[in-house]
Amino acid sequence: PSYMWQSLIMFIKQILLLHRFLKLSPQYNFDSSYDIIANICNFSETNVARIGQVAQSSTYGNAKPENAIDGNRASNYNQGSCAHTNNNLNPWWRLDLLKTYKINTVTITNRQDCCPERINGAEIRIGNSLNDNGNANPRCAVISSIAAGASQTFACNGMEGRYINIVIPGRTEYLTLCEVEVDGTQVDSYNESECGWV
Ligand SMILES: [Ca+2]
Repeated sequence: PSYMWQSLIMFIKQILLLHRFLKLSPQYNFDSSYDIIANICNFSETNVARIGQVAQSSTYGNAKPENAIDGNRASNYNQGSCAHTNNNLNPWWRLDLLKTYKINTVTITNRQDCCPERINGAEIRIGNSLNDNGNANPRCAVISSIAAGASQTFACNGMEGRYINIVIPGRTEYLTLCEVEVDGTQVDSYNESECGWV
């Protein structure tokens, strides 16, 4: 019955308000659960990468593509939170958001314990095509470099797409991504009232 849903939604809203409050305190880290709930409700201040599906050109060891969207920026490879390809020509990693989003920013965390220069020249591609595994979509940015263990944010100014690729074109290289965070809003989505009707 609808009143049960309304009670549930009111409960979720109270949790969200609590999270918004606690986020002001640096000793709490509720970002992961907050992002998941907020994505359901389509709030704007979210990391939409967390709800996506991922793939990469190949996988080195156990460094699966999901490690780049696990909500953890841990950048020492041995912490097990980085995605890592083999030494491929044009290595790539792809996030599928399942629906089209307007992308405001993409934030990439580079590996800390080794070889930060491997990311140099990587490109962020955004669009709806899977031609060349999505690597032919329009380009948001070319990464000149990211310091070891650092997180750098790239502005994509509302570029639209379901797929976000990170590709190193033109050379044989390892692609390592310790975290990829995406700020964006779903195109033609519900508005904020979806979780605010009570
Ligand atoms: Ca990670």
